[in-house]
Amino acid sequence: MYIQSMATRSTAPTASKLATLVAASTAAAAVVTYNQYENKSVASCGGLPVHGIAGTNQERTFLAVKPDGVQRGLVGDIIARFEKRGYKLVGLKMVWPTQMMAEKHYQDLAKKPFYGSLTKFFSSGPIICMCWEGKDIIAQGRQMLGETQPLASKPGSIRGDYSIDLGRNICHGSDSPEAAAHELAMWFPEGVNDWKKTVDAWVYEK
Ligand code: IDP
Ligand code: MG
Repeated sequence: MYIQSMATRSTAPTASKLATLVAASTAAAAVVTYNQYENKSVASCGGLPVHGIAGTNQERTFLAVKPDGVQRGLVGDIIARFEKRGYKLVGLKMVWPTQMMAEKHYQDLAKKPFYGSLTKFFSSGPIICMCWEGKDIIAQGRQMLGETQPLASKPGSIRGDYSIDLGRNICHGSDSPEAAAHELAMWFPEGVNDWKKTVDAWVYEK
């Protein structure tokens, strides 16, 4: 962000500022490249690991709107549900996954007969990658998504409200702290944002 805002300034930087800028940009690029889609924890912008701290108010999960949810214009609704509940959005971007990224994301399902069609579908268009933070967000996120099978999902859940078929169930959510750590490291190698939400005192008793 710093690099971007400096680069868009209309006044030319001095030679020393330019050197600092080049050094900063080289360092930032190196961090992103080094961690790109690697299965490892990476530091976020503040002191927390990108996956937060499971079991606390700073637990984090990886939620995604799949290509069908993006095509059907459900991104705003899905974000709004988590925002209104009181959860904190700490990472957000649109990514068009390659087949390889889809395979890595769903690597635990590699032996399933539907793995090929699932990864082809997941890489068929852009997805919305999100990192959400808050108390019990991993389990609560799964509940808000609904069941894997949309026909078994309750009205009020995302899948229960918007989907019918298993292979077009709109959204993804990490199912455990281990999965959240793996998925957040993969999709947010650049880290996320440790910002303070000023209304938290009205959401959490403590
Ligand atoms: P989840 O998305 O609820 O975590 P997983 O079991 O991890 O469910 O499966 C990943 C995705 O693969 C599901 O969301 C669904 O779109 C698809 N899927 C799961 N089971 C089947 C199946 O039996 N046939 C076809 N697609 C499936
Ligand atoms: Mg899953």
